[in-house]
Amino acid sequence: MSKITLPDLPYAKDALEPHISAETLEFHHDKHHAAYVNKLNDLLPGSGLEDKTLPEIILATVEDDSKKVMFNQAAQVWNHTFYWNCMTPTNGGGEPTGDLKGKIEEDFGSYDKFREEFKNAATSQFGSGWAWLVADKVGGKLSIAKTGNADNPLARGQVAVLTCDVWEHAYYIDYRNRRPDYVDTFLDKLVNWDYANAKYKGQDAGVEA
Ligand code: MN3
Repeated sequence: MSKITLPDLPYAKDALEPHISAETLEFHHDKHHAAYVNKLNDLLPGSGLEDKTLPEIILATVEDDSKKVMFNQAAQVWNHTFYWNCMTPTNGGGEPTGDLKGKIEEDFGSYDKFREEFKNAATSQFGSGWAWLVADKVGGKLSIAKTGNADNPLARGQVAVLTCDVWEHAYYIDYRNRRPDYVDTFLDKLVNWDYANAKYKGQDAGVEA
């Protein structure tokens, strides 16, 4: 039987300082992300999904109310791995690079318009959830989405390109209740456009998510 594993962070715990502290990443990765992995592994035996990949588990449980708890764990495992890779300690944030530069200008009108829409989604998501840049297919039309709790674009048949975790645990240690400041920092200092470009082209970029 396969077991879902907790991937290491793609950088050191203090690598995103001063924007996101080592203390936040210690809690967020080692406690929160790990808990989703452990709970999922507790639920898998006897479910018939033991040998499935994480995306397969998400798609197999999303429409089944009796498997809602499993969906929530699986989607949160996937979402967090994706989120870690959406940030980089090296030249992160600001204007996009690669194919996404022109594509964002084409589909949103300008980078500033994209930034405004993404920030609006991230700050207006009520309660816990996620803000996303999504494509309708690999290399396709871009749009902004927000999802509540564990829900994600994969479960809706969309391609996830970029995400920002807006659960309070993502920012409360560093920003307290100032979610807009956290989102500004994410957009201006942390976004890994190389990773977003790879996901937009349908490449695995070396990580499962
Ligand atoms: Mn989180």
